[in-house]
Amino acid sequence: MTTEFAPDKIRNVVLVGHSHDGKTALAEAMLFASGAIARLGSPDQATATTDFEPEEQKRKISINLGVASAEHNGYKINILDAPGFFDFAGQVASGLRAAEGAVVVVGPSPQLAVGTEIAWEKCNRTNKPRIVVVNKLDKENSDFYGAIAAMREHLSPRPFPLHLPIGSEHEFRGIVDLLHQKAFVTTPDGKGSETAIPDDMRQRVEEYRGQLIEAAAESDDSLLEKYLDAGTLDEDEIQRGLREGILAGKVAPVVCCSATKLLGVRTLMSTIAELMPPPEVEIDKPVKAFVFSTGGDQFGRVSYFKVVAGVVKADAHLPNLTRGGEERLAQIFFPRGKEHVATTEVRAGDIGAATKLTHTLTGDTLGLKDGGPLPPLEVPGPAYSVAITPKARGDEEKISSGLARLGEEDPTLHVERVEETHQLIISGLGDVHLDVTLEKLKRKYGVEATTATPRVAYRETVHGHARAEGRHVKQSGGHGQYGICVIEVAPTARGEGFVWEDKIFGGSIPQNFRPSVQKGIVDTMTKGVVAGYPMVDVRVTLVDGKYHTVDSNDMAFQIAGSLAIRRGAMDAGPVLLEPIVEATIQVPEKNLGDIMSDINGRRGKILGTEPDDGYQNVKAMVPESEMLRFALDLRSITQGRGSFSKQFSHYEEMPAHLAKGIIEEFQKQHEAAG
Ligand SMILES: Nc1nc2c(ncn2[C@@H]2O[C@H](COP(=O)(O)OP(=O)(O)O)[C@@H](O)[C@H]2O)c(=O)[nH]1
Ligand SMILES: [Mg+2]
Repeated sequence: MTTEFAPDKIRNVVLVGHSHDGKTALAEAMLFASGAIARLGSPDQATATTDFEPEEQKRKISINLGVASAEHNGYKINILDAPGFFDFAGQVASGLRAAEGAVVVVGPSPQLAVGTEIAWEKCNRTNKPRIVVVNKLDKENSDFYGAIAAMREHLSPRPFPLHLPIGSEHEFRGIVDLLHQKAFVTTPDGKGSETAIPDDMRQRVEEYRGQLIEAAAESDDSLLEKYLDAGTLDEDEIQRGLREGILAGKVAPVVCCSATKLLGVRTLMSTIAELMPPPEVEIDKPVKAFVFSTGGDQFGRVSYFKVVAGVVKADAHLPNLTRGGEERLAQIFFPRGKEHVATTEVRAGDIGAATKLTHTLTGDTLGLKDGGPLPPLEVPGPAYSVAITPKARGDEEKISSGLARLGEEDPTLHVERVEETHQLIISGLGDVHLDVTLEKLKRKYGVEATTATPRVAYRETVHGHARAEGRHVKQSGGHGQYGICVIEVAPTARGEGFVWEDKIFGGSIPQNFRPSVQKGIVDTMTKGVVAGYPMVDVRVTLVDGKYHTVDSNDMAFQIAGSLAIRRGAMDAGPVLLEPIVEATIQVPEKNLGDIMSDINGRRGKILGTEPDDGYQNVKAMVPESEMLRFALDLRSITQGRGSFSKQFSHYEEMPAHLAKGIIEEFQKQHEAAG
């Protein structure tokens, strides 16, 4: 493979769309048709170039961003095969970041798939020029014109066919290229040959070519003038108009194909070369590269980078402009799935990869100091968490370090040890994301983990006042124990924590034992008095007590304090405080009603709603305990269109009937445990 591609001969495209519409098969078809690979693999056989990880092959879905390149007519097309499944949206963000254009792969159906809509929305939000591929045209019930109608009804920029299919379903055999006014059909050697436009398609070809020319004319004033004057445009003008319209986000041309039958694949590559924008680069500037994705293969960690200025050379020492320090890029190569195509340099505009970088992570900029790092990669925030524990004793350390490594490779994975609940929590975009993470943990680091619902960090406090005695007296033979204290328990204002007052008059407890009482109380409150959660916002006043000149000691008074606070808290009416999160939920307009009632059902309070381009942003305060499965429920309510973020806001008193259940449960377990 040659490395000598000028930036204007490079096209970086990301394949996006609904799961299962054929992105990976299409990537494979392009690689095969261009000669980059000798055998046509298939995602069904676990042989597709861009789905090489065991977790992908087992599920027959893409999980990681696959990277490979195809050469076609003097162009190098870097193909980024993104997953369609919602849980791996982080990889889509990586792909969109590195590519100048998107290829939206859709099925030949009159029903617009939700994944298509989501991918489209992401392209809109990141201003990605795009072309659409209607794939699987060889399939039974395929309906190209139905798919066009559905997309036109729902999507903006409007899709315009650039190609029309010849024949349908099992008779799909070629395409008419409306721009070049040529027809191609498949031949037994798979290369395809030019043919005449079928007579029975002439009318349709005229109609759609007319639409295409109009769309091209509308993207440029001078072209529009010419079009209004002459009634048509020549081929170069149409192409220029389309290119401008695509760049401006006004037009999305549609091509036809069957990835598995290798039909329309070369014309797709020609279309990418002709209509997708080249990378914008600064050739003579000091080298700068953006690490857009991190993966792994049999050789260890692989960092995928796009060079935006200068040339990355093998063995270069490059500062990490994001994190500091320096990396040595000992081995650089062009990735082709898991294969490494060795190279000595990767030039501006091109995509390459390096193994075994020591501290560079996804989103970092490598380069010689000049203007600092590029903007970081934006990925969706964590939505779903589970608590994990090692299956085998003693694997804690291995789990932590393995997860830390996986978290470094996947910016949508968050790992946190929560001191308050003593749990190791992993958070990601959904249950499948976390399942896959644990599979990788087992495969790469040899540790297995079990999962549980995260514990909520409740707090205990009291509602009313109480007076209680704590009595620890044991004087039967030998060394005695003697400590008695009397305390008053009362609530404080929220957030005051623990307030200690000593109101003993005289010497019912000597000065030197009063701190022992306090210590006993504080220790017990920290561990939890009624339900195993730390007790806060309580004023404890020491009012009376008794001591014994011989048998009293520090420990006896600590125990007395502990007994007193247990009894006092119970009598003062214990309540639980629960963490409340502020959630921002983005849902399509039509789901607003459902989400409002869902939030009500979670004991949430809606703070407000705000329209946002066909969506509504809902702000709400919701108890954390009610949000544990929200990511999964939101997905089913909105078919995956909704998203949300949340952050801790404050603690609030939990409704008594719910607190009672938790307190009773703890007391029962406590008694059982003795
Ligand atoms: N008949 C037919 N099946 C296809 C075509 N393209 C992909 N498939 C099948 O559709 C399924 C999903 O393909 P895949 O490439 O994994 O979809 P992705 O999730 O978009 O990457 C697989 O079973 C493919 O073999 C096609 O053009 N025609
Ligand atoms: Mg795929």
